[in-house]
Amino acid sequence: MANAMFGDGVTVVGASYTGPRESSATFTNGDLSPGVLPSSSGVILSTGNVRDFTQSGGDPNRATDTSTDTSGIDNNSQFNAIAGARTFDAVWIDVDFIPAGDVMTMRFVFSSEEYPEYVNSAFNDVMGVWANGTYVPIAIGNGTSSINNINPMTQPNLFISNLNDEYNTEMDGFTVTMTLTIPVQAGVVNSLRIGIADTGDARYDSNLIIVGDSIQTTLVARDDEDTMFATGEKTFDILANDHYSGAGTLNVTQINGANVSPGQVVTLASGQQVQLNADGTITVIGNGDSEQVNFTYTVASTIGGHVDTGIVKITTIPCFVAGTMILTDKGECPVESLRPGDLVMTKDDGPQPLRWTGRRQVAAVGALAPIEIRAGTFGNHRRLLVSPQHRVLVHDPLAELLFGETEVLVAARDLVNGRAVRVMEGGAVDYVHLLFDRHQIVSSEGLATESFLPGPQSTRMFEAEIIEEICSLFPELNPQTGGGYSPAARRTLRPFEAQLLFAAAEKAA
Ligand SMILES: [Ca+2]
Ligand SMILES: [Ca+2]
Ligand SMILES: [Ca+2]
Ligand SMILES: [Ca+2]
Repeated sequence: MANAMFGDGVTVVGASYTGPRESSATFTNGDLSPGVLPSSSGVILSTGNVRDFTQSGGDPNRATDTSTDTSGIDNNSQFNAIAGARTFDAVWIDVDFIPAGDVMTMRFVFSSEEYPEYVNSAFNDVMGVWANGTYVPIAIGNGTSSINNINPMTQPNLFISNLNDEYNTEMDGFTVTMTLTIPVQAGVVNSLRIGIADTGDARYDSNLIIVGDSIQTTLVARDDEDTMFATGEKTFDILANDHYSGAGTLNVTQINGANVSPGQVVTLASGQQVQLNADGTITVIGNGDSEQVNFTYTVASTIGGHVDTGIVKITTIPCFVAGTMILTDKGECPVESLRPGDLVMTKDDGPQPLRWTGRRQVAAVGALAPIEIRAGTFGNHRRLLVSPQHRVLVHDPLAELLFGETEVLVAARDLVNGRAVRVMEGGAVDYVHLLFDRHQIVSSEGLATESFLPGPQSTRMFEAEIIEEICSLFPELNPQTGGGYSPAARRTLRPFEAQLLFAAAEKAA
């Protein structure tokens, strides 16, 4: 099995399997499941019987609860730790190997019968990889490849539903091809453990597919993290940080699992569009949503057939509309007149100095058009225009019931009802950003809304000179790795959470 998973730049010196016979297999007929398995060969590990993964005779998704209580390992402490609960039916492979390089990659698909009905329940089935005894996190959310971390609500781009039986697998849902970047020590013997476990009970099985030859050190697509305007578009050189020690050059062949050639555009489930450019860069076109957008790309070498998958994480950021009156220590001022050093009144910390402001003009059409909030819609405030993704502080006892907090931040776009809150198209609009030492709630036309929140992963949000400017103001911000800025001032609702809140409000009314 180990040789089926390990590829170039890695020499396997020993391997062992822990688990029942029926819970692991190598496969060479992956082409039977297009859209599920990215390769014809590989290894499958299961918390049930691997033969339940698919049916060669057709009619693959017969049940929503395919289960085998196997003699796999129950209550393993390593799996319990990453699942956050007691685990069952665990299986794993241990491999000793000598890598040629210091960074190794692995491509995999995580699939489960727990989807979608047991998302955010105690049945948080999980896969895990440990290198030299240390857990290797995936670059998404809380770092686990698990039901609760990757699902249709948290990662709409990375999850594929099979409820309509569109794919040749019994599994009710699965991830796009995911990737792990694994730190190793070149030239010496390292150990790797790869496994999967049921969580909460032994039922509703999960399967881990490790792509054939994908554990290798020759071509490693490293993750890319960046920030852009929610309503803008930005070009990213995703191959720039990738490692390749073979012959030929590299091409992007897929965006989020879809085949692409230069000039083609892939629309993500989250709404953004991704275009592959002739020079190998990608251009992301925002749809107005302010959120963390995660998707994958696949890169291949022109010689040798080396392939890897990388993860792209982009934070899309909100802004004010010029003309908006902001409450300062000297009374209300138009947002575009504010300068660094001016004291703006904040809800949490009183008067606070602005550290930086930014401004840009766009055509007010489609996802770029501002949102109008009529006077008095959320209490005593005047008419207000904001960018679609700008978040408004909503004070609602129902929010406490649903989310445990009476005050939550909701994007203006998610407040649109065609009456008091509506899209205003036409002409051009100037969007203005206000940046404080930390994320703040300010008074805009009397309504509490948020200040600019730099992406949690990066400060590379504007052109190079602006990046430098912001970094000189916030030396603790690392422009390469990001971080160093405050968390959001309140819980920020995702679109489906906002829907939940307003549906509950209508019911109560
Ligand atoms: Ca099923
Ligand atoms: Ca399970
Ligand atoms: Ca099981
Ligand atoms: Ca990259």
